[in-house]
Amino acid sequence: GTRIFSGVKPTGHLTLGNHLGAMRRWAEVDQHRAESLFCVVDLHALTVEHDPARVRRLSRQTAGLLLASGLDPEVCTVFAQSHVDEHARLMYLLECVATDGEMRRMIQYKEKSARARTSGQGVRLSLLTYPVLMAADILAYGATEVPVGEDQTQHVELTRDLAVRFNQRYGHTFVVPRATVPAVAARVMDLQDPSAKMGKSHAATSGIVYLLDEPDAVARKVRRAVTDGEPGVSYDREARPGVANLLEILSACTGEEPGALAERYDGIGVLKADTADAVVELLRPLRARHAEISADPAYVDGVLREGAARARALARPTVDAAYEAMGLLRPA
Ligand code: AQP
Repeated sequence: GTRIFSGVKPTGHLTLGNHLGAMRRWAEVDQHRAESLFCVVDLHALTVEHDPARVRRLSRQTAGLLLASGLDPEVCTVFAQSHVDEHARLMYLLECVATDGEMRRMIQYKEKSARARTSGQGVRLSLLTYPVLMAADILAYGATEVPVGEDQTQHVELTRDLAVRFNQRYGHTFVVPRATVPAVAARVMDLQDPSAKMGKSHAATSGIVYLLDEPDAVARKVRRAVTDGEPGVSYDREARPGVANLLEILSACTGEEPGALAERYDGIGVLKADTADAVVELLRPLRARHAEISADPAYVDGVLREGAARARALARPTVDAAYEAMGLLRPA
């Protein structure tokens, strides 16, 4: 059957990109389709310079936002990666299957290691091996599908390669998963720089819509989006990335195709205003639910506790089987 796994890193405040690229589908579609697990992947937040207190705070906030976005702990499993030892246990085995060359080819590693180098910090070894931990996250649960934004598809491909290689060398152990990306808004761009992904850990914030931004701030950011000097509205991701980004965001909110939307709009100003309104409305119920949920931190902690227990029970047999398949002595 289908099994779904995905995660979010607590590296910053969640953005419209996280919501449209990933979380919204998890809540609206995925959790109702199959057994599914959604994880605050906190170990991944330690791969770059971080403030421990901030990571702890963001982990709770991220879990709260997952619930606010509509994930129902009665229907799916919501948990924190660091609460389930199986992820780290399996990571080591997969490090014995992966090669360093394959890690160095990862686009995200190239970008983030370059950033760490220019800022004079060392590149953490965990940044290089991050995709191996991500592969462990997915393979431990026998996930068949991994709903992610476009930026994560390369890591899911790598996960597939590792699963296939492990199975060939040591016998069938892992399900080979595939990434699923949304039809529109799979890569939401920064509103101030349509050549850059809208990323929650980025320093400049005026082009980033955070899920917990005040409605005024959301509207302002969308209305001030950088577009181009061309007259009119047309949908062309290569030639007009700023306009295309707005069309995709509006499309994700309304369900109308970006191309069809482009034909209905004459001016950028109206497109921006309508997109601003649509995003404000999209986020309104999420903000309201988050306010309720965050008033009760014990509730979130309880969800994470129960989620971890369920996740552990699911992961344990697969990870134990992988230990044995690789030649490790089973404890007597
Ligand atoms: N801009 C985006 N558009 C569409 N999907 C996106 N996702 C992230 N950004 C966009 C998807 O959201 C899920 C969780 O994301 P993440 O926590 O892995 O990544 P992030 O928000 O990109 O985090 P960072 O720390 O800020 O990373 P960088 O610095 O790379 O931007 C994923 O499914 C992701 O695809």
